[in-house]
Amino acid sequence: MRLSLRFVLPLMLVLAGIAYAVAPLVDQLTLRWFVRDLDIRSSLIVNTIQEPLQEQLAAGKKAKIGEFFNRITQDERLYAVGYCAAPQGPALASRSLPAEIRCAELDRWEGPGDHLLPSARGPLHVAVQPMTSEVAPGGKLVLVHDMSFVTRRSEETKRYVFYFFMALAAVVSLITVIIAQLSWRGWMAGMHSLLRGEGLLRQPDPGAQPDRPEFKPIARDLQRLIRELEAETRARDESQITWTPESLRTILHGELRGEDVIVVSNREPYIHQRRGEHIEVQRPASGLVTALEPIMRACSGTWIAHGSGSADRDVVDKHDHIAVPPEKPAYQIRRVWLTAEEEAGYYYGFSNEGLWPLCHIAHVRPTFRSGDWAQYVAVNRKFAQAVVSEAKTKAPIVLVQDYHFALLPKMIREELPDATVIAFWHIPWPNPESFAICPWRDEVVAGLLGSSILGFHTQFHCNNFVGTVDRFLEARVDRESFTVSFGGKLTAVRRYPISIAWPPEAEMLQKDVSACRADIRQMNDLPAEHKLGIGVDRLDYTKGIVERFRAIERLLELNPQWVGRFTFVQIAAPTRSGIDEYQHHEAQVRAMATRINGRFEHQGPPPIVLKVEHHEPREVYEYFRAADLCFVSSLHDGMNLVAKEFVAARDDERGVLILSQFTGAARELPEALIVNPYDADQCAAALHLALVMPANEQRDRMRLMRGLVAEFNVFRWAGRMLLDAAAMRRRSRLIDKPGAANS
Ligand code: ADQ
Repeated sequence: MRLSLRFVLPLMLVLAGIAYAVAPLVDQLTLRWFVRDLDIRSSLIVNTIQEPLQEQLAAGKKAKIGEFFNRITQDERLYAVGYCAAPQGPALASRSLPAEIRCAELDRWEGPGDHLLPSARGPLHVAVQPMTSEVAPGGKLVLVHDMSFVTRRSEETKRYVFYFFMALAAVVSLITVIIAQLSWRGWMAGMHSLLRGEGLLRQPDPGAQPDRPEFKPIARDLQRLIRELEAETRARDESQITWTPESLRTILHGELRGEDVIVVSNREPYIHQRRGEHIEVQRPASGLVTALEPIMRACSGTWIAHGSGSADRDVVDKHDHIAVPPEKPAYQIRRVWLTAEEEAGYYYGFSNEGLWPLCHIAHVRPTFRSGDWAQYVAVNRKFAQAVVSEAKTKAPIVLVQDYHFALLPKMIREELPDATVIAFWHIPWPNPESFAICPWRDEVVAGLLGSSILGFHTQFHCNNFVGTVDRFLEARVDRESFTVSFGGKLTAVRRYPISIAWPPEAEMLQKDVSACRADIRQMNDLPAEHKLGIGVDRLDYTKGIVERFRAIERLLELNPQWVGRFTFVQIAAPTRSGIDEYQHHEAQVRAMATRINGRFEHQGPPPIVLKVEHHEPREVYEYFRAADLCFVSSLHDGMNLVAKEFVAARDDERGVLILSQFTGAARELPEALIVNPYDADQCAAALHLALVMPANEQRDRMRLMRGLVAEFNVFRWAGRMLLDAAAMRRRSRLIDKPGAANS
């Protein structure tokens, strides 16, 4: 209806305008026709009255002529008649002859022209015809016709023209609206069925019509086109957004207004620890918290996590909730309590001795125990119950973080079928053969397929996951759209490369680079111009710290000029120390540093300074700013945020990043010196190159890397996932209620 009005009203106005413009033209045309008719009529009258009039004139009966004229002017249109024998004399005329018509001025009414005379009753038409006789050879007959009927007819004509155009508008509108409605319905039905994967590709009713295989390629092309257009629009829109916590918050306010958002992660964003009499709030230095907190603040959501702090139980309410951030509460943490057995089996066992080495190709064998698996299932169930009890609606958006919760998406979907579950896998996904080692591989993959969206850092990991599904499950995999259909539900497998907050907090960059260089060297008893390398990692065997030390040793062997002139500081945060493999690894790293230092130390400062301890982010940034190079040598890493943090720390556009080709970050930062950490000689060459790299080359490389990290920051990572989820919810609402599209 609205559509009809929107179309018909302007059309009516346009046609009314045309009618208004056309009417005067019609008027002029009809007037010309009438004048011509009157000229002809006048000639006819002259011919008719000529004879009796000449007889009267010959007889000299002037009074009779007047009467005669009065009689013939009783005709409805013939207004007056007059006769001029000569220009000088008076006219013999009917009573009605206008005074403006005088025998001396008859030339005015002769020759070409309309010969109209205005009068109080309307225009008069004056025709002068010669009427010669022996008595008066220059005699002229004047016939005056009343033309007021022309004005009346002209008004009527204008009215008819106007009505005609209005009727035309109505008919044209009616036809157009009917055709538009029919086409719109047809298109909408077509689009719905295409979006549902039906229509041209699949006959919804097998009895209705035979399959139309000839349309299948067209339908597929159309679907691909729609997807490409969506992706292009999204890319265009995204490139115009400067992603900050505020823009993320604003966009989510618009896109997810009133939505119920829940985050689930193993680690909590705020940990309460008892320190003697006091309770201290710790904020783990984690990119995850930085990225997800603006979402939680924007949506006043709930963050469900393992309550691991020594004072966590003391501060929660009776529903295990605490409002955070402590200084300005904006969202809730819901703490889940785990027993020591649960933590041992779920966290240390299945997650970190099973899935972690399974997914990282670091040549550490995974250990799978059925007892750990049972705890993993039980803890995932516990978190699923927490999600159900925290959900304020039947269709919350749940963001499930990492490999600790592979089963959670399916469990949530069983309880809340309308929920939108976004699972993000922060570590790599190996190839199908490697993943097949896991005795519960089918359950893990099926659990993840409970997600609406499953995210990885790189396309390579997406490919591996989809390959694993294809190999082990009865699922339909669409490699064009990267979706998996399993148990009647679709999961979109997408690449969302994680990043860091940009710009970094001002506090991190407060201290001048030259001051950082001087202080760090002084703190470590190194000369002022000493070359410095930095490594910052959890003390994890996947980070390639052993390979890094081997490369440093090789550098000193191949380029002895650096002995005593170059030191590498390794900051290694203790991690998962309850696991044997981690204890062995720490021992190996310590022994290696001691051995290498023993070999070269006598020639000056030690080549390696190993600091096995946690550092505050501000201290880490000070080391980044003081260093000449940063060496990231992971054997396998989902992304690696340290590489991006080093780039963010160098606002002086100096320093060289050496980056393992086996990190997700290497795909985004090709301007780093990309190395194979297993190739000690290559790594040694990269170290040497970094130490001698000219300042302008350092600047050019650093500038490009900083540009990328600035643009693809962590707010974009979080925003993209949630915008995709919001679009998915809109689309599914549209498909569930096709009628909504017509309203
Ligand atoms: P991690 O394996 O923990 O993360 P990474 O991405 O490098 O690896 O993040 C480590 C974070 O801890 C960085 O912010 C770093 O600054 C900090 N950190 C490391 N050592 C520290 C120390 N000694 N003191 C203080 N802080 C220290 C997992 C995956 C990665 C993925 C991230 C995010 O293994 O591949 O990039 O999740 O998805």
